[in-house]
Amino acid sequence: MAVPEDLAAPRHQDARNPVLPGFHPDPSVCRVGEDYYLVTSSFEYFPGLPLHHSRDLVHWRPIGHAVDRPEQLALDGVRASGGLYAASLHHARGRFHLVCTLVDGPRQDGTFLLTADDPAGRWSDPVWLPEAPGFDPSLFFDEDGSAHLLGTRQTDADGRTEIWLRGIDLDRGVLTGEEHVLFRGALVGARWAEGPHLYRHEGHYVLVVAEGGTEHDHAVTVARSRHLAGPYENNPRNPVLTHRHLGLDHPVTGAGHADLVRTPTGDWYAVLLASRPYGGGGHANLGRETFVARVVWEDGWPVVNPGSGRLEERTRIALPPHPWPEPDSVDHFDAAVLGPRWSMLRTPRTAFHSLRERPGHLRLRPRPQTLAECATPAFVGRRQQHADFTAEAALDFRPAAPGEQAGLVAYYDPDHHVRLLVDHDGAAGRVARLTVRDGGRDTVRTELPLPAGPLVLGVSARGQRYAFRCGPAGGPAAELGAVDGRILSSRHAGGFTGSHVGLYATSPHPTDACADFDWFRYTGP
Ligand code: 6LW
Repeated sequence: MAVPEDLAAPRHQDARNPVLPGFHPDPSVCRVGEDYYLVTSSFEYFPGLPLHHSRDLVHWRPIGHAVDRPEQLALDGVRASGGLYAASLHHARGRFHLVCTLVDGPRQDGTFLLTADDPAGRWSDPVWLPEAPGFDPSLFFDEDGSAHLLGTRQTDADGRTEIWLRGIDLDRGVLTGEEHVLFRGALVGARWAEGPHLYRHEGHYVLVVAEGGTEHDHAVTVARSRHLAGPYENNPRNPVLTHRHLGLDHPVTGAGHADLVRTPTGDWYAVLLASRPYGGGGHANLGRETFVARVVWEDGWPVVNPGSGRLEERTRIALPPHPWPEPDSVDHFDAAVLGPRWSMLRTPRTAFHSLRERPGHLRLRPRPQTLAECATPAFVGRRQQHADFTAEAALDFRPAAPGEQAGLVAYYDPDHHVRLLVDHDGAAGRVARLTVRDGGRDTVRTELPLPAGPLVLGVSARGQRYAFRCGPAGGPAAELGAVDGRILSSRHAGGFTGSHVGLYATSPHPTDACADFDWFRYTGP
């Protein structure tokens, strides 16, 4: 007997965590009908605040960025791991609303609101909210239609914080009414209670926060009240999720910063961040990644992944699978604009890249700014998403004088990166040079003379061993040596971001030599 198609269709699936591998921290999610939208932090990278779309909470496709116009706001000169911190995404009153904080911007900073009819864009210019102190804002729309802003304010030098709430007039962009302090964290002496999100559940206002700091001691804690303004009662079962007690060598660490979402059939899930260290010593080059977990309610409190109480590699999601086409592993640079997986550093104010000048190529015009500065060098990169990966690029570059350099880099921050660059050798030829920058100090590891003609540059990481190579296109590649990748992690370098692989060009003097990349390939295991 034929089974009707809709009965045969699977109604659930196992999510494979992390659902967004690589640097995708502080996820915030909202649902509109059967569509889910998610935003993550982007710090000094441009475009900023990547948005992903899903129909099943498992498969996510990039749809754009909330900050993608240089005029929207200024990331110019922002320090590494400054810039755009945790945003919160909401759909209410027929529009998308996003609140976020620009931290330590030399030109502007503070909390702002963006709105859009379509989360893929175009997003509005920011409405700055100078009365909103601190960071990690979120919105809450109550059942009576009123809108409220929550935020996190630091109260001492030791990382003590409080979660505050005020009314907000979204049309005028001003805060209204009195401020209420809702929560200071669940534990005695709690540090970094932050990332607040507020929900309604069975007559309670339920406040979910991150706590313990975003590194190893991260956690998700909960408080609730019958009244919006409080008092909020501490959940006796706090924390509802943490991996802090599992030891430094647990494969998934630093779980926290959750946002909850309810499906149309009434099931609840959380998206949250965690890290996957590898190679020993807690080095998580992929940064903080987005995971999904199940949530059930018991006695009016959320329970995360009941039965295990920790993040799982596979999590059962009661939604029919809705995969998207796999992205191509090769970018041939045939499109008119760079795809959503590419990032630059800080706000680009000059057109240093072109996909038109030499059709089918990404052209980078060398800039005097280097990767070692908190500037916008001629760099485009993508997130490292796997411990084992290979990245290769085909480069046509004819430097005319020493110092005109272009090539492939593994980048964490201005003081921590590895550059495989082609340079003029001072005579009639070119060299490939592998330079490791650790703690702000350059060490040249290898230098190799190069033949004329197009080249292929590559890096293959096997865990923390990053091996670099270079050779003529279509010819044999020479190994330039292997680098200890642990310098590309927040554990070593500090900060909140994750490792990128990118294409880069620089020159201390004006030059006509352009770096033309014919293709770039990134493959996981
Ligand atoms: C985020 C905050 C945090 O805004 O990390 O340690 C910030 N605290 O929640 C950057 O992700």
